[in-house]
Amino acid sequence: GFDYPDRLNAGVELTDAMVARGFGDHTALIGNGRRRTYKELADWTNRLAHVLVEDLGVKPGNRVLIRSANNPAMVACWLAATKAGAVVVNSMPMLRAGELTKYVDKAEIAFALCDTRLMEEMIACAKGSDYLKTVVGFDGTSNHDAELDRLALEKRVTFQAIETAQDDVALLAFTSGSTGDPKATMHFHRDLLIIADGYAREVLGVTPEDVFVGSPPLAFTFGLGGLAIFPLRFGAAATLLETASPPNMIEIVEKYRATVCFTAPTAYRAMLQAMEEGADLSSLRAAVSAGETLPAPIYDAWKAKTGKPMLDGIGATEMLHIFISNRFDDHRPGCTGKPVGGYEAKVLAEDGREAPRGEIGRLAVRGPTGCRYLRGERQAEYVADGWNITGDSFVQDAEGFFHFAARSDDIIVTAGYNVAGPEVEAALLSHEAVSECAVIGAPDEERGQIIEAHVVLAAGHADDALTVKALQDHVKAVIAPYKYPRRVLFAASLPKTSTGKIQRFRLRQDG
Ligand code: 3SK
Repeated sequence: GFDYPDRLNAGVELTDAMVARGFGDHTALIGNGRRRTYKELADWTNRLAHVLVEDLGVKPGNRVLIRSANNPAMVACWLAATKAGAVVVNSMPMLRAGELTKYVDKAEIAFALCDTRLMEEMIACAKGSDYLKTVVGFDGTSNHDAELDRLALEKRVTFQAIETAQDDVALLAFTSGSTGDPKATMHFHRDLLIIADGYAREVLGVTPEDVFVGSPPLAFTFGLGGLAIFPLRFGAAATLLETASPPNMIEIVEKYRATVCFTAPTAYRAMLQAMEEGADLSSLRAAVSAGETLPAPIYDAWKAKTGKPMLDGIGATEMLHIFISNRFDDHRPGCTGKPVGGYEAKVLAEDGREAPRGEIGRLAVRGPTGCRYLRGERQAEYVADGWNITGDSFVQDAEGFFHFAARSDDIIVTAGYNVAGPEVEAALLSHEAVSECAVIGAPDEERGQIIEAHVVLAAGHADDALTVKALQDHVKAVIAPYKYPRRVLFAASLPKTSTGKIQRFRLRQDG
């Protein structure tokens, strides 16, 4: 089991407690061309925590939104807000004002810390907001050249952390949901440590010598765990890349001899290619793949090239992190693995009973972390009898390994991003040329899936490349650009049920 004191603050555990344990001089974060030790990180986050409490008036339990790309300043803001007893909502740089407003309204967010390079949409969101009253800029390039940084430089490097309880909420993580209506899931201070003391310790065996690299945004719990919590919990180093393209990651692996990588299969394919061309990625001892299906050929090629298995796993924002995973010494190609210590998993048949081995059904999981939706939205749908019913269909084989079969909802997973089809549809429908549309994920070699829009045009609009471009640009302007449909197909009508519901599954089958 996981045994923590009643009074627990995850921000303190990952900084000052690490200094107290003798890691003060170890490198904690590498980013923006600089290294920072654990002592420097502890000091930096303590100064920031003073600003939050004394200058901004943040009180325990207040929600603080952080808007940034992956960089050391984002990690420092998150840790500082956690030390101050706030509840953090991390958000990605690509989000537009409309998407930020959904977060702010749902989570009643009063404070936002924003990289000054990303202020425009943040200010647009704050204008007229009923909740968001304080927006403060920080310098994401770590030159300490913004309001938050200047205030912090005046402060002491020690901070009496707020005495949070282990089951106080520390993080609100939004999931895109299948409807495009984001839902916030609540996670406690102890949960942030459980994912490290469970998965990262047991499956990855993290040591202080490890150097982490990867691509998932810190705004996703996959990234927050893999690129911040896991290294910091064990005195290891995290490299943070604002643009985590495969070439950038490869450069970092070579430069810092990175040992643990968190990314998606597409990037591993690019790394394999780079190794063929002479890149030296031999320092990597753990290659974690999650968030989308890992094709067996990539797994096989990686094993053949490096001699090590890739660690495929599945997690969920609702569960905070990975709960089923392959192990270095217990793995199979094309499969997701077995439950992480402390978790139990089973496959449910249509009638809600456990399905026989070899039969497909909905995956149910329970363990030390679990789903708690803010205000209980959808809670009864997701959690039954203490089991979290994920949206994924799986098969468990005779040996106990879990194999992914399909996503049970309308989420499209493209290059590691979860995109809700209905949200893209809503954006397309706000263009005058679109009369009706349906958005699906179409299989794609490179990205796993691409976003494909089937559009019925309004009268007077041409079904040509110009309209395709106009619709793509429109989506990029209305919602985060990564959600735009890479393929737009025009149709005279869409397949529908007798009650008029669009049958997206038929479009998927036709593909
Ligand atoms: O499998 C996922 O999509 C996931 C979600 C949240 C945290 C971790 C993971 C792997």
